[in-house]
Amino acid sequence: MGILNVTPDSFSDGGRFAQRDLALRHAEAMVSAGATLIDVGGESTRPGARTVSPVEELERVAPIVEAISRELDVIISVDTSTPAVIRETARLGAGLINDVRSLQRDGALDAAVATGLPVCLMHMRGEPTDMQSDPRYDDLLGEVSSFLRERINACVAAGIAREQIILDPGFGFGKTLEHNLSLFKHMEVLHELGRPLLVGVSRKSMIGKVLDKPVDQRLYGALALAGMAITKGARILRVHDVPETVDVVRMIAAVESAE
Ligand code: YH5
Repeated sequence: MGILNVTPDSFSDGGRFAQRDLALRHAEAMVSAGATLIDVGGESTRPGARTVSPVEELERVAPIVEAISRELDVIISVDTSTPAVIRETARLGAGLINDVRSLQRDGALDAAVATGLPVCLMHMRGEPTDMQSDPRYDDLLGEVSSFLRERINACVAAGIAREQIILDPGFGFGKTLEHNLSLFKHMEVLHELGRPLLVGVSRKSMIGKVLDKPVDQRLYGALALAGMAITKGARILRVHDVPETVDVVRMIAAVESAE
């Protein structure tokens, strides 16, 4: 899954049509490199990021979803928690709802059910604004697993087929470095939930903290984690660096398919 950010300052230069073509070209490059999903996000969920109105979010994301749907043969994932964005992007060709809030916002679950699309449910403690203020767990793996089980049950009760659900431990969302490392080490526990796992660690601060590197020097750390995640049974990797990650995945596949 290649990450396509459609972020706030992105309208600052060149205007919105140039911006849309740039996004489309980036998506196209990721598909050529082997991405089978493109994750389009218009809300920054980085710790402390400002909130974006539903209208603003839709204005950012909709033209990109529409353009990718028209131009490329790829599954479009929409990184959103907003009911209007869920409904409208589904109409424009989205194929997966990726919600870091696990469809807990008012109206989000109903909106997702109405689309009939698969969903990715992610664990987060708190909200992006406060999630990194002293997160504590008595039983990290147990709490992440229980949360995801509860969200699966809520989705199934609302009318989403179990087979349409993907799960995500939520690295960096309400977790210290120690939490993130422990969750990563033990992520296999989450296979007990019986659904495919998606892992998103690309460029995140858990890499920056271990290696003491800024965001533009985290590629090798991310590739180490990508390889480990696949070996631990993760089925989807949400990444910025698609060509490099595809090499990692293909190399592991070659070894795994040997006699
Ligand atoms: C995720 O893990 N993450 S948005 C901080 C960074 C780098 C990257 C510089 N949406 C996930 O990518 N959806 C985001 O430090 C997600 N899983 C799923 N399913 C945050 C992000 C990022 C944040």
